[in-house]
Order: sequence, then C-alpha cells, then structure tokens
Amino acid sequence: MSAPDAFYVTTPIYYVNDSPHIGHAYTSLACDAIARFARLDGRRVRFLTGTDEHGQKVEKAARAAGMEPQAFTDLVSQRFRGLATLLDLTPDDFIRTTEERHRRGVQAFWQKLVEAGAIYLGRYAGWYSVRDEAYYAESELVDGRAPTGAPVEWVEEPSYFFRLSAWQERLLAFYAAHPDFVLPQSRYNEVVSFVRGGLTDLSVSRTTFRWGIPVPGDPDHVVYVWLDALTNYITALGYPDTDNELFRTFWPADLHVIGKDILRFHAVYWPAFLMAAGLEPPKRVFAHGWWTNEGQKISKSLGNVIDPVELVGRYGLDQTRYFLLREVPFGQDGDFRHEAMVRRINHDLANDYGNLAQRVLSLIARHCEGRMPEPEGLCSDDEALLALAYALLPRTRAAMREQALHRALEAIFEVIGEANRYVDTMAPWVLRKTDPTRMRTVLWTLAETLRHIATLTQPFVPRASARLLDQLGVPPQRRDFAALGPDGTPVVPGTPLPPPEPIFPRWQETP
Ligand code: ME8
Repeated sequence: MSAPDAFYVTTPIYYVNDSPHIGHAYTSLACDAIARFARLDGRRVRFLTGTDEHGQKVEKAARAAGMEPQAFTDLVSQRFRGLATLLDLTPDDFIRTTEERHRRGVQAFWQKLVEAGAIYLGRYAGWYSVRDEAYYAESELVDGRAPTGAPVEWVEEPSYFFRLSAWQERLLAFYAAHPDFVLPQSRYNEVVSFVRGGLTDLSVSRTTFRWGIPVPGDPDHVVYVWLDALTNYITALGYPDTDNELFRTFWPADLHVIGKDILRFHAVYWPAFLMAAGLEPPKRVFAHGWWTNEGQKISKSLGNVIDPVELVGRYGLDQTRYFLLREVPFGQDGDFRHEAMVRRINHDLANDYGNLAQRVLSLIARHCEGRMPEPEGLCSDDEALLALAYALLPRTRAAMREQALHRALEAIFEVIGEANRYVDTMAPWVLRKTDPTRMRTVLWTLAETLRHIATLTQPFVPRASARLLDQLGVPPQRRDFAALGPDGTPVVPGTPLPPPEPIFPRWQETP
C-alpha cells in the first residue's frame, strides 16, 4: 500500500526509433501539469518518464541509421531528455530500459511469473506488427493489415506464453470493483467488453532477433518488448526490492497517463502481469486522445509531423502548454490548427489573462506608488469576487482528480472573466478621483484574486505564472496551494512591487 500523501504519475516510455513529436510532448505535458498540481497541493510526488529502447522496431531503426542499437538508443534517448528540458518538465526520474537496474528488475519479474506458474513454453504461429510491436489474431486484421493500419508479418517461433486466458474473471472482478480504474468512462467500457470477449494466452518472448532482455535460463529468447516496457513503472521504484522506501511509498501508481493506442497493454496485460506476480495493479490508467494536424492524420510519410521544438520556438513555451492542455477536453481527439492556437494566445492569454494582470498592476504602479494597496472595508462586490477566487482551489482540485485538465483551466478562466468585468464595473481609474480609499480596496481585491489565479495556473503556464507572482510580490515559499483561500496568506499591503511587465504578448501574424 502506497503512502496516503504520495502521488505517483507516469508517462509511457517512448520508443527511441524516432525523434520526439507532438504526441510525446502532449502526454508528457499533461503529466507534468498533473505532477506540478499535486506537488503544489502538498502531495509527495514522484513523476516518472523515460524511453523504451528494446525490440524489433528500435533495432530496425538503428540498422537503418547504420548504428549499433546501443549507440543509437543512447543518442535518441538524449533527445527525449532534451524534450523534458525544452518543455520545462519536472520528472523525478528518467528510466531507460537498457539500464542495468531495469534489466535486473525485468528478469526478477519474469522469475516471479514463472514461479507463480503463469508462464509456459510453447510455439507462436501468427501475425505480428513490428510498428505496433503487437500480436494480432487473424480475425482482427483489416485488408491484410493491423487494425491500426500497420503492416503485419507472419511469425512462427518457439515462444514463452503468459496465461492471460486464466485472468479473464479476475480482471473483470477487478474492473467491477474499481469503476474508475480506466478513464474516460468510454475507454473503461471498451476494456471491459474486450476482456468479456475472451482472452487468449499472450506470447511474451521472441527468438528471431537479439535486441532485448534475455529470458532468465533460456538466452535464446528475449523478453517481449511490452512485458519489458511495462515493468519500467516498478523497476524505476527499485523492484525487485519491494521493501525499499521508494517502492513502499509509491506503489501502486496513482496514475499511468497514456495515449488511447496503448490502452490494452496498460489496462489488460499490465494488471494481469502484476496480479500474477503478487503485486497490486495501478490505481488508474487515463487514456488521452490523438492529435491530427490541420485535419490530417499525423504521419512521417505525409511529412506533417509536428516538432515540439519548432512549436515552442514559434509560439512560446507557456503558449504551447496552454493550447495543448486547454484546446481539447483531455481524453478526446484534437486537431492542431494554427488559427486555433492564435485564438488561444490572443484571446485567452493576451486579452483575458494578460490584460487583467496588466491593468491591475499598472494601476497599482501608477496610483499606489508601486506598493500593494491597503483595503478598507470590503463591500459585497469585493467579497463576491474573492469568494469566486477562494472557490477555485476546490473546483480545480475536483477537476484534476478526474484528469479533466481542460475543466480546471476553464474554471480559472471563468474567474479571470469575472475579474475583468469587476474592473470594468468598479472603474478604479474613476475612483482615483472620486474615492481613492475605495480605489485602493478595489485594487487590493483584484491583486488578491490575481494571486489565486497565478498560483493555480503554475502547473499549466509555469513561467508566466512565476513572473506574475513576482510582480504581485508573493515570495517563493508562499506559492503553494496552502497559501490560498480565506485562511491563506493574502497579498500584503505596503509590499513594494517591481515595475509591471506584460506576461502574455499578442501573436502578430507576419505576412
Ligand atoms: O507506445 N497524438 O511508445 P511511443 C497524441 N513505447 N498522442 C500521441 C500521438 C498523437 N498523434 N502519437 C503518439 C509506445 N502519441 C511504447 C509505450 S509504455 C510502457 C510503452 C503519444 O513512442 C501517446 O501517448 O509510440 C502514445 O501513447 C505515446 O505517444 C506512444 O509513444
């Protein structure tokens, strides 16, 4: 049982057959926002990411690049680390499946499965897709291809099998007892109906290539890349040593975030492997949707792959983070469009959020001698706005509990809208002449509301939020969620503030 305040979140480990693209960036960004939110909310967080380096697909890519697999994976894995830096990700660990700690853990996990009688030696004869690294039954093929459209090849070889068929009833009982094991709900239903349809034993070793972890006691076989890869979630906690601090604190994982393409591996095979090895399954698997590019499926052959480096270079990091996490309800498919990105940058970030900050901070700079004003006698309008700001933490927390990242952002932007309306109604620039005391109260109320907003946007747009909190004079140690709400730590009257600077520039279309 993991510790009650612990929170363990993982990205899939990415294949190093190619450079990172928008899909990888998306999953990682979502996990990063989730991890940052949980940290600010006082949880003990472990955020894991890494690279999946074995298997035929990677071996083929290495060969195509004219390199040895190890040198090739060293090189490409480094690009994924680079992605983490580029996107300001905050992983606590980065695992590579070619590391010794992982190899040792996978072999121990295999032994455990053997001891449990879950693995037997047989012979596989059937279809395999190298691109998907997946076995397909004849009945699943569509026009001679995998249901994903990937080519398949006929494979016949000696193979160890995992007795997946024996797990059907136990998996169904597990899903029934944990109705939020898979989110969104539609994906849960998909998993349950797949398992109800019956399970066949799963081939878990290969003999026709060498780039993998040798099966203990039978080195002609390498462990099937998915059994190898899934195990990363526990080898990164020090498995097979289940008594160590990390493992005891963080297993079972709170959340595996994945794309919908790899749901079956995470929601069917993985819990079955774990239960067979006497370990607890993770608490949740969240499957997000897929991005298309201006309406088209993203693929290398179409040449429309979106490079996260270009994206960040062109639009900015916080802008990219915000767009990806806000534009599409997390869990649904999304279409990447330049126009939609520009609308989010100009409308949401520059006009709504940026403008609110700029208005409030420049009024304070100009009319309160650059110091946080002192409120005197809040009226009901002020209290109403503050009540909305205070309610944001429970609202965003509830949304984040279901990984509804877009809903958390919507809630925050609703309050940004309310605060902008409040500025218009209160017209502090008029009050400056008619009632300066009232002006100071209004500006304090706005600054305190902005503090709530900026604190809560940290997980999503960390850089801009930090700049805004600097401008509000909020010290770094007062930026977590414990500082929010009616019993929190309000902005302090008299605090000298730095000169205001815009946080979100508008996008200017260059002809
Ligand atoms: O599947 N839109 O690795 P992978 C959104 N190594 N997300 C996308 C996407 C798109 N167009 N394309 C890819 C693997 N993704 C395995 C995982 S885990 C034990 C092993 C995302 O490099 C999505 O999250 O193919 C998907 O799950 C992940 O990239 C797959 O990355």
